[in-house]
Amino acid sequence: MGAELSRIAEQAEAARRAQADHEEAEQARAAREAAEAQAREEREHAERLAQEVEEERRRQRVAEEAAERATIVAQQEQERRQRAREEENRRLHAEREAAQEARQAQTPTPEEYSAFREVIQHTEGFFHVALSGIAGSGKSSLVNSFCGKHNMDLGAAAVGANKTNFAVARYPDPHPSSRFVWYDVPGAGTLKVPDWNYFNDQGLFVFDCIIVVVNNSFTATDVAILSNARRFGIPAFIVRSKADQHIRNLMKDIGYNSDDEGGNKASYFARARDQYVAETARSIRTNLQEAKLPDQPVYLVSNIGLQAAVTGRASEKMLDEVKLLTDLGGAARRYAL
Ligand SMILES: Nc1nc2c(ncn2[C@@H]2O[C@H](COP(=O)(O)OP(=O)(O)OP(=O)(O)O)[C@@H](O)[C@H]2O)c(=O)[nH]1
Ligand SMILES: [Mg+2]
Repeated sequence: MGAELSRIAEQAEAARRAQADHEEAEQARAAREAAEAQAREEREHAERLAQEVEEERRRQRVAEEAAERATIVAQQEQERRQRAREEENRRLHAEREAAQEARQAQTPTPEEYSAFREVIQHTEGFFHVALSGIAGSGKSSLVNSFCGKHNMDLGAAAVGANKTNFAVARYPDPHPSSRFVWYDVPGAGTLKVPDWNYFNDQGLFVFDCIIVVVNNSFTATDVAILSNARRFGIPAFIVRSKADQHIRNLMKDIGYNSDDEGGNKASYFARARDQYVAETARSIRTNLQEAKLPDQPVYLVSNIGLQAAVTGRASEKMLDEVKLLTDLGGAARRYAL
């Protein structure tokens, strides 16, 4: 009985130990599984993180590539615009050159040359001076002054509105010893006398000297006459007339009131004259530079002042009248040599 009991107790003990082992094994397995599950979870978490990082990097790469592409497109667009601008500039430049070229008179044929010489009655030993320029600039009045005449004198060239001549008019200098022949050339820029090809149309190439009578502003026609005269080797003078009128206007502009008896007229005149001289010289110089023509003087005159100079009278209102006569004399002498 005792043995039986102790065997049962042993069996119970063995069963208990087996149970305990089993439980321990179970716990160990559960712990392993829990550890494995945690490790798996951590791994998965890490993988997810890695994926997210990778996804973020990919997004950044895509964004960077898009930005890069946008920069390239913008650069290309900028380059395209720049090329278009350059192309437009080239086109404008070529157009200007072509226009300038077109303004260069064609070389006249020998027939044209002798026909025009006949028209102006070109005479050996005389100095043939053309007064050319824009309509209304004062050409006819200056022709009269060179001939020592007033505009109203008998035989004087007609002046003023609607008195424009449509053909070159010849005025031999009335002074017995003079070798000058003055020519009143139709004014350019009217419908009947377009400035296009003015130089050739008026046969300016047959003259020994050309005076360009400049109006209020220096025009493309004036430039064309000068550059063609240069091409044909004809001495050309720039003359701006109506100095008296321009100075009178300037006096008013700077405050002179002709009704004001006490007004200092002489000082207003001096100031206006100096301003007129400086402004005209500056404007002509700039225009010559822009037209790529060499600098040359501009003679400021009035028809009355020039008439006085020709007839040997002095006038304090004169500007460059005497100098103009002197320099024309010099050109005539050089021509005769
Ligand atoms: N005050 C003043 N007026 C002038 C002078 N020269 C010309 N005029 C006036 O300006 C106007 C035009 O002068 P014109 O001599 O006919 O000019 P133009 O260049 O021959 O004119 P077109 O033949 O039409 O081309 C006229 O009313 C002249 O009296 C000047 O030196 N002083
Ligand atoms: Mg005239």
